[in-house]
Amino acid sequence: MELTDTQLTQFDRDGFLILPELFSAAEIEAIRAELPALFAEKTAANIPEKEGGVVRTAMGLHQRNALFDRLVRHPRLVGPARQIAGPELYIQQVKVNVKAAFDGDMWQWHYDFATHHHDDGVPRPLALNLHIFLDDVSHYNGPLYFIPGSHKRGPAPARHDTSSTSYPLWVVDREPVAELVEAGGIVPAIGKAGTALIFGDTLVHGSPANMSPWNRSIFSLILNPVENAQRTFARPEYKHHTDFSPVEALSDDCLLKMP
Ligand SMILES: O=C(O)CCC(=O)C(=O)O
Repeated sequence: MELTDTQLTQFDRDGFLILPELFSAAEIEAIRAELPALFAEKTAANIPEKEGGVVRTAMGLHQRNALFDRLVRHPRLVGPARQIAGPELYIQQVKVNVKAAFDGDMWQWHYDFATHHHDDGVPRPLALNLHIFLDDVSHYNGPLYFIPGSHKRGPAPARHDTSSTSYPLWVVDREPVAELVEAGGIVPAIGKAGTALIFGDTLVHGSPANMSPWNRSIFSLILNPVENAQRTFARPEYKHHTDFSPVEALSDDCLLKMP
């Protein structure tokens, strides 16, 4: 799959793309079928919410599960990522952010590069975050909020927040967020299950808690150019993978035709 020139222009201008129902209902069903067993595993890579114990994010999934090992090499993810970020990309991070009904906590305003740079020594903001909605995502169940154009105005100062949620994150404070929103507004990333998102490393985004009765799980793959690999190694493998070999795309039916 290839992005059109119009999509590439839009990505450059806004900092993100929303690709409605890029994955089929059958593909989403196959992915979702793997989740209960993965969430039940006792591993440090399953990080619970601060309150209640439900899984907030399940990480390192391509090293834990054969279907996720194929998903990270899916041509509908790898193809567009290569068009934007270049031909040699390694798998930096693989997770499902769960945001369970009633219990799923927020993700504070942030841009991913602040964490990649401060925690992992990634030199430049070239990584891409590729999401697939595993549930329908609406205004109610904790969608991501993007600030269009914020990638062109920054990077904003970032602060390490280790207390707001169970996941330490470099976040952007209220004043710079208010200024960025004044300039660019907010776009909620909503759509049916199977919808994909692509966003860049300096796009400011966040998401509110899920107080609805509807689950909202999202798959996330971060790909980073090999020449821009991490320089420091303080975080565990499941937060930043250290195999820097370039990802190779599989065939388009790789999720439904497992060997
Ligand atoms: O899952 C969410 O709501 C937030 C995800 C996010 O901020 C990210 O993947 O960088």
